[in-house]
Amino acid sequence: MTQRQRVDQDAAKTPTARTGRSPCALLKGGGCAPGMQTPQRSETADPATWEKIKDHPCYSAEAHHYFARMHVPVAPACNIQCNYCNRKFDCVNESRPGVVSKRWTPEEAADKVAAVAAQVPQLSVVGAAGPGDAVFDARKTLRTFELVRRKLPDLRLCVSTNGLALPEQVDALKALDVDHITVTINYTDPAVGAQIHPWIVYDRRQWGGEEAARILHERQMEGLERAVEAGMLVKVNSVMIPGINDGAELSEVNRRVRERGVFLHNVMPLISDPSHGTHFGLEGRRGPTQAELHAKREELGGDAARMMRHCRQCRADAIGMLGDDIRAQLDLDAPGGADAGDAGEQARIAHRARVEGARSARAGAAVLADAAIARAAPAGEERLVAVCSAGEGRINLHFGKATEFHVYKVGAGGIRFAGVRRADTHYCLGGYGDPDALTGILKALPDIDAVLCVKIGDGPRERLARNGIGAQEVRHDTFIETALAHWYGVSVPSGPDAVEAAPAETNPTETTAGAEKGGV
Ligand code: CLF
Ligand code: SF4
Repeated sequence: MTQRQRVDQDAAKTPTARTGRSPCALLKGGGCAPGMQTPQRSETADPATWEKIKDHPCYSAEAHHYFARMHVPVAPACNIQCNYCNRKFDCVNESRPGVVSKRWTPEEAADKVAAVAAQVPQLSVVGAAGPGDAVFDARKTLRTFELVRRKLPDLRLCVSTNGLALPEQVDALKALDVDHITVTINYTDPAVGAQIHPWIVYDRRQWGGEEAARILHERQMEGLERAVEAGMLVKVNSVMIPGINDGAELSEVNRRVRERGVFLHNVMPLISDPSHGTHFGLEGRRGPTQAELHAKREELGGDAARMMRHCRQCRADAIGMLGDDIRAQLDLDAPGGADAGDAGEQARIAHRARVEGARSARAGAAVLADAAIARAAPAGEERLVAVCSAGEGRINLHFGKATEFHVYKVGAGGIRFAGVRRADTHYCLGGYGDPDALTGILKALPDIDAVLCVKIGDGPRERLARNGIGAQEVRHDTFIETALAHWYGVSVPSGPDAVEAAPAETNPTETTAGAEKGGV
């Protein structure tokens, strides 16, 4: 089959082909759909809040295309037990189980942050997320933040905690200008909490059962109220545990934290495997399916951007863009002297200036694409499309290199980000493909209508097709929203995307290069 035939075959699966309405007819009307919002406005209408999230890759789905964070594993101690955690590993309230980080002293951490800042212009946030509880182990966390704040005042500071020790530490964190805090809250009912957290240590003694769960819950609520009062942006993480808190309980958590002024709610899947040695892993408790997780996020957040959908459950020592840990490529012991520091600061300033231009170009392209699709789609239409992107809001990856897929809802509501799906490994092994990897990818994409990528070989394309998933190649660096519009069958007029990515008269999904069978 030629590439042209493949494109024709794919086009036959697009929604406008199904409805029989031509792209020209669908474009009539022009302009923006009522209520269409640019990526940043959809996350907050408040300019002061936007200032705080515009370069935080976790608090803004849009910012995570451009900015990186660095975790400092300085806090090994913890004051509670979670049934999804094996204390030999990192705190899984903010990371995947089964990984372990080397501990750093605050001084080592500050030196390594300086070394990374000199090498990674995208770096904007330094976070403390374990390996234990960064707020319980406050002395080390605060000392680290103090040193980083002194050396690199332009970086944001971020912390994650189970909340038990939070009420007493809010003032100290605020004094260091920590603006972002995450509290993991999995329940409101102590009977549910006792199934998740068997014990806590509080007020110099150990508590168990519902009494422990009641204390933990009260302290979490008090801590987040104080943090909100102090003007911090509070995010709540909740681990979705099938059979324990996945029904009304998580909805109640959502309701209570929202009424207390929490900015963002992140419902994360339980990751459970006997090899992790956790209570839940050993008892065989499963994590939620993609469909269950998606349904819960829809129930709690709908299209609201303040439901986090792009968390990668990263490690307590992760460095880089979310989903692309570059620790191994960096020299963490590079001297961070004055010259390197100055050059690094200049590079960060230049990156931020470049991002301002790039994000406004993308916002323009997104407005055009969103409006065209919203006008074209029949009422109630909703498709899920996965795109291969390594950042910058563009499609810039071959299918075979992708270990994660950005998923968008496309239809009558225009274009909405719906989350990130992770696969264990990528398909391409350099010249040939790994069928097992493809099985894992298919497991991550059970409800997806199509995949858009820079290139895909015949082998994976055919296997996707057998599973009801279309595949379409897109010109490298096309804005995601522009490519989605073309996949949908509507051509977006010449816009900012055309300036940077593709000539206006060219459909960016019509590539001509062939792909080797089984290649990428
Ligand atoms: Fe780290 Fe957490 Fe701050 Fe982000 S992570 S302390 S808020 S800088 Fe981000 Fe990682 Fe998800 Fe956490 S992707 S696990 S939400
Ligand atoms: Fe483990 Fe973190 Fe829970 Fe402590 S708070 S038990 S480190 S998951």
